[in-house]
Amino acid sequence: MHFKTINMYLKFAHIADCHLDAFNRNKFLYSQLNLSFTNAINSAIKNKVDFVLFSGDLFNNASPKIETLVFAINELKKLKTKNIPAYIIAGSHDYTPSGSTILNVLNAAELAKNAYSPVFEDKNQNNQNNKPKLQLIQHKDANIFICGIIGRITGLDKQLYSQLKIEPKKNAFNIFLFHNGIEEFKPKNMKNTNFLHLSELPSGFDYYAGGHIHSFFKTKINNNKNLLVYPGSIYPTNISEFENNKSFGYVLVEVNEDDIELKKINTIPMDFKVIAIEKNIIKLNELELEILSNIEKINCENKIIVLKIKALIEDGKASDFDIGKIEDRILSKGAKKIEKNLSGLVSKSIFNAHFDANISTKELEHF
Ligand SMILES: [Mn+2]
Repeated sequence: MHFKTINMYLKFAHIADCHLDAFNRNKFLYSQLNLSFTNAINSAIKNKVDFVLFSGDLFNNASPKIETLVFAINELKKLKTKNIPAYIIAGSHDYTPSGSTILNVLNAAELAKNAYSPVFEDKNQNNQNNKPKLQLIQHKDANIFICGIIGRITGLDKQLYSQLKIEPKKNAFNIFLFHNGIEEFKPKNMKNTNFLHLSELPSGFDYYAGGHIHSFFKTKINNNKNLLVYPGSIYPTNISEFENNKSFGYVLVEVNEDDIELKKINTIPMDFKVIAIEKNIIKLNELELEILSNIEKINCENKIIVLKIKALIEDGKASDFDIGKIEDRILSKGAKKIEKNLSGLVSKSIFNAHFDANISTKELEHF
């Protein structure tokens, strides 16, 4: 790769979509997510990074519970103690229309600098051409400049890209934080969502630090001169991510004189395997046999087993299903923990009484 010569060596961690405070009602997964975050922070420190970027959705919501906030503060304090600054933008989850987000608290406590800071340079705000300018943060006194645009729900951040004046510094290394998808690189399962076009991104940045897309993605843009990267989430944030996403963690970025090297760092504290069974109509004993045969096929040793069953039972009630037998088999194969969701298990007699079997589909998506 040939990038602009910047005459410097620098190393940073690019983290996104932590969604701290997700799994609020599941103590085990809540602590696994937190451990994943701790792993990311410890790894960044161990790798002696110059700074850490957070590209949105640090929290799962704009008002996380106090316990989660205290946890995040203690982790960010570790960076502060090591003199490693953190630069952050709000994402679609931790943003509020009023602009009052919990990230303002972190900014005020000097634990993470808000990289989204537009200012009117001209006091006359009635002037039509007077666009607010996105301020660049200089990293320490190095030739490195950082700014970013918040993510807002349903792509409402899109207009900010045209409304703001964004000018990277000349002869410096410029980083742009954003929290949105890019139409040109849209994941297949998001084809009905509207994202930004590549041409809408401000030009002239060396590293485009993305968030919002929960799986790792990297590409060269602007005639192969610059990098656009999504690290993906540090941990699954719902059941479909346990099933579909391949890797979780952050990206370690090393910039040399004319090269940028990316390393994907895994932050998962405990491996997991998913057993997902979906049957239109099945007898109880056949369902049981099918699950047991699936269990035999996988290595459960020291893993979390995520069990998701959705089926219409032909000959009995959902409560007749012997989950204890299934759990015993999984544990006997050395699993550390079972996370199960059986809310999609419905008996045919109830279904026939005009009960919508799909009613629990939404629940299935969240533990
Ligand atoms: Mn997210």
